[in-house]
Amino acid sequence: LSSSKVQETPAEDDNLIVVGVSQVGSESVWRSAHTQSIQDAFTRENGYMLIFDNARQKQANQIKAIRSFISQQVDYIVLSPIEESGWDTVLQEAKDAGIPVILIDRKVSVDDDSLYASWVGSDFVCEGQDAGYWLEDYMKKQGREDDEVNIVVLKGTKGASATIGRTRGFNEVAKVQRNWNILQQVDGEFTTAKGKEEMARLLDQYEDIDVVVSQNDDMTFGALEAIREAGKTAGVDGDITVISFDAVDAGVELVRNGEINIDVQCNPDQGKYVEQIIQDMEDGKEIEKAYYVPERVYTQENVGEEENVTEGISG
Ligand code: GYE
Repeated sequence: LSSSKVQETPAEDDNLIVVGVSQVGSESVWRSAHTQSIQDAFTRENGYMLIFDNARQKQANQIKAIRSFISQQVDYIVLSPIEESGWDTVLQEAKDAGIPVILIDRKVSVDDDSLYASWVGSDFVCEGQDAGYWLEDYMKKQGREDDEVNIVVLKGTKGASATIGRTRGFNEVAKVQRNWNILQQVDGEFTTAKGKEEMARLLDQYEDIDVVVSQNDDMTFGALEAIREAGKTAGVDGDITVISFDAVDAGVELVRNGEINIDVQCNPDQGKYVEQIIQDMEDGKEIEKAYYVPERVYTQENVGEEENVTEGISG
């Protein structure tokens, strides 16, 4: 009885495409949705064997996972890199082993772009710009375009391309506004606990914060608690304008309630696109070097509307 089972399994497994995934961690609600989308895409029914590794926010763990994927001779490596730098050596090892690497979500900065086959993710610079343009517009609509605006920024994980891009995009818009003062940009690590801690400190330090730019919803949840505890109010009718990123369900709900002003969407549903890339590679089709997932911005004005993004990805 048992021997027939033993024979059956490897034969079945032979046809599966083995994919090793190195995920950032479980720091945020967005990340859980992202992990879910990967697990939904690489199922047995779809013809995959998924080896999933959670790096718990440590690049050293990701490097270890990739080396283990290489020694297990997986067919593909999918990497969501915590930080942008430090990947040249291990990606070269994957390349030497003939294993294609597909990046998902965040990007790497490497000297040789042939070290990865493709990337699927968000346009982080564009997200930051969207936040900046919204604020510019918002001040104008209220006839307050000449007011001094004191801004604090809760940044995400240091060195992450999501943090770098959102910061760059927002700062591009901010630097041409004479009356916008960025008081401080602090590391909030994309977590609720750190977002709260840093926001409390900033509220203690500055009397008149007008705007908080919080680079993900989890930090926003924390920042809102800190604002409440400091006896201030946030959002549409509040003392402090709040700009958030990700637009997870709870974040969109805050826009709907007016507790925050805007949530710039970051679409976590990326697994299926990576799966499509792998299918295309299996079929010997040409693939693009970068694919951007569709995204939108949620504001008070449009939060009730249907999704206004087009389906599918752009290369
Ligand atoms: O915004 C944040 C998560 O890399 C886009 O990482 C991702 C970011 C996302 O922890 O919530």
